[in-house]
Amino acid sequence: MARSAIINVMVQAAMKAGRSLARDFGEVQNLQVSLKGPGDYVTQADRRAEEILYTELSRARPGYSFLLEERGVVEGEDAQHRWLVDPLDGTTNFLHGLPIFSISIALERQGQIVAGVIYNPAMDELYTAERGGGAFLNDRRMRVAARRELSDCVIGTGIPHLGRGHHGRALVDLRNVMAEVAGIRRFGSAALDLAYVAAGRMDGFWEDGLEPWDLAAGILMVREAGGFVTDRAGKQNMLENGSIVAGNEALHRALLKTLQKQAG
Ligand code: 2AM
Ligand code: CA
Repeated sequence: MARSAIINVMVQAAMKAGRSLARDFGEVQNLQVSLKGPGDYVTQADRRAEEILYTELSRARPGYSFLLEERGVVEGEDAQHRWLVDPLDGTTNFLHGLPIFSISIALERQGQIVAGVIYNPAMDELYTAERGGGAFLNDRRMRVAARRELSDCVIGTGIPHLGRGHHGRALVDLRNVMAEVAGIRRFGSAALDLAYVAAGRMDGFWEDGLEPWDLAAGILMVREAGGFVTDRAGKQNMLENGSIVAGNEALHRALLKTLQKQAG
């Protein structure tokens, strides 16, 4: 499969940072037994991966702006282009030795997401998408699942935890969705969840309280795989309000409707 120049830049950066994360992940698994746990080590791993991504992307495209999870905003001379980078999505999994985590890189041009790469180094799965060019898992074209009835579907979500999110709303949503679907999954990396929807592994996904770097690459991935993405109000403000609902056209509509239901 021939990749475009920009996707190549992103893939090379993701692979290099991925090798660093994979090494650190091996170490984290060894540290599980210590009482203090690998917390500080994980913070270092996260920073190391981000540093590699920042260096590689700025070398390949000097002047582009950045929004990075750890470092925050870096203004470049080029106001047209911005990288949105999550060096380690699924930090809690990484910390606990669960191999479900990813690097997520998106490129915005004039405020529009035009390219996305999500890489899970533990499984060596590489997801790429370019606006108008389709979405791929490694070299294989991705397509969202075709199931049309919620009752046949496996739906992913994220569940808030100690100190985070609106627990009451999440419980209402879970209750409403669980009553209508074949299964709910909670993997812990929003970027990978969206990649799984693009790959047709999950039929749909919803979550609230996410950050732009968790979402940007995955949004493009789902769209380029033929899926629909909005926030829970059915609008396109996902990066502003951190709410996301994704699936094929019929499923997305059904999921939106279910998520609008109140308790009862
Ligand atoms: P992270 O692993 O990079 O923190 C889990 O439901 C998803 O929510 C992950 O993609 C996680 O990304 C993301 N997330 C965003 N903001 C978060 C926060 N403040 N605390 C925990 N997870 C957060
Ligand atoms: Ca994240």
